[in-house]
Amino acid sequence: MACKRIDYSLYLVTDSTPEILGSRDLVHVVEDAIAGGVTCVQLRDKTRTTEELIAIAKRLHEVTRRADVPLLINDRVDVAAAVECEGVHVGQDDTDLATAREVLGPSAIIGVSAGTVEEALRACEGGADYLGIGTVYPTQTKKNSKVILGPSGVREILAAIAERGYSTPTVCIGGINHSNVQHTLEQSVTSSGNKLDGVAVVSVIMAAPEPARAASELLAIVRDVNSKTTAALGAPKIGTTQFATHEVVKRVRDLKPISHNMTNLVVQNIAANVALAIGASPIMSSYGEEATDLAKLGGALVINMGTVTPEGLANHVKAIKAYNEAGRPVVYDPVGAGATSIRRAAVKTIMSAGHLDVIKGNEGEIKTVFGNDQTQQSGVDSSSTLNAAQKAYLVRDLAAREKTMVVMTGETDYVSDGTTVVRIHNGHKLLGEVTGTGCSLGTAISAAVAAYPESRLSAVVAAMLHYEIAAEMAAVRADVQGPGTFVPAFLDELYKIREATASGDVSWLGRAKVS
Ligand code: 3NM
Ligand code: MG
Repeated sequence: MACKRIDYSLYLVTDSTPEILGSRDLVHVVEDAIAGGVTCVQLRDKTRTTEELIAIAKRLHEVTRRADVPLLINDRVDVAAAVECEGVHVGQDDTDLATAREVLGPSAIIGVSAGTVEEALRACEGGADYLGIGTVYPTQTKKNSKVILGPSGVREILAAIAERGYSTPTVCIGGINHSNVQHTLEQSVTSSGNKLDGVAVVSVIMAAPEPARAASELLAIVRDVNSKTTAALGAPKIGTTQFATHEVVKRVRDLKPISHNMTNLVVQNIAANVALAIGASPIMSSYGEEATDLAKLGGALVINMGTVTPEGLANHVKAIKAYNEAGRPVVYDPVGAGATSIRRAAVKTIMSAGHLDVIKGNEGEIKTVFGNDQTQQSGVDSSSTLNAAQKAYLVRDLAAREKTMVVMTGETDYVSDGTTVVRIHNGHKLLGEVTGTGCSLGTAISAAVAAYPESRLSAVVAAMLHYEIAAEMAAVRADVQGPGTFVPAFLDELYKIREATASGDVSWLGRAKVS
């Protein structure tokens, strides 16, 4: 028996019915499919006698063994034992997991079908080696499906098993084909980054005129999607290295980098004032054509999606391309990303316009950018549903996938460069009582990344500490009674921190709460 590190990327389930196999030889078709890249094979045949099954399984096992691909038998524990193949796959109405395990032993691979959260959890608890989650889409190949899950149902099951701490591998099955496989895999990722290990198929390979080609084309898509998502990264590293915070704050003041804001009307004023207070040079220009020249001035761009119009979006796309071409950083603030279908579409447009250096948003926005369609935000408000570990995974996985910095704001802010996750516990609730404070944090971050190219992580953390500690210091001032008096005091404190830092006084950093 092989050790259990199985590649489930492209899992072929056989079918011997005339509608699918025709008059071809099953073993030849599987051999061809393996040549195309199938990574796991299950012999599934509900009609033959035990004797016939054993004969076919033996021939199949010779072929799979040569290719180092595991062979599993559907339901028939006795057949698997007789041919000494790698294991079995059992459905909910088949031999139970415990019995199969008793017969085949601890090193056998035993997969279990799961169509509900309960079935999935029971299988994981019982020690299943993988789950076949289905039925995803209606299929002619299995007509008695109890449930059609769709990607959202698959995602629900993945989330439930991850939440209980299981890391059981998963494939989905039912109606998967070349045109829906990419979408299915991408949409089956949970908000904390749990995803399928692969897909299981019958007809698209078994009934294909060229099984090798069908397999290789399908495998290419699976590998491509799964290399963009990030299960192989392991746990995010939580914690701090040394941040050059005071150097970043000083550098912004000394270099006066341009912060080019393409932002909404409501926040123009406060964003420009924040930029000035930290020592940057704000330019509020929403005209895409102008970005080509502005990008050459050594600053950074802020794309703020506060108001979405087709014209605005076209300007954003032009500006992103211009800043990419000039090699200058782009900060993206997907305001209200999940609130409407228009905004969800705009996120896709922006994300595919070019490279983004920092993505900054609240939890709902970051989830939407990650690609969880289920996130329905109410307005542009933030509301929290993830626990601390899930937040760390979300920011880390998004940062790793997009090769960018991700900032998720909240009571605790999460910042990641794709490896490390830094949590910032500073800030004040009065920031939430004033319009534009979230957006102008993006402005502050843009100035820091423009001025401090040595370390994106340092630049972002420094900008956030400067900003949030200034808010704390403003909030406790005797002259601050509420949102109205808070704003001028906040601008003052931003300014005072920057000037103190420039003259070597970094005592404000004593307030930093970073973990
Ligand atoms: N099991 P195709 S669906 C064998 O839902 C099987 O558990 C399913 O065939 C389940 O790839 C299925 O041709 C058939 O749609 C999948
Ligand atoms: Mg079955």
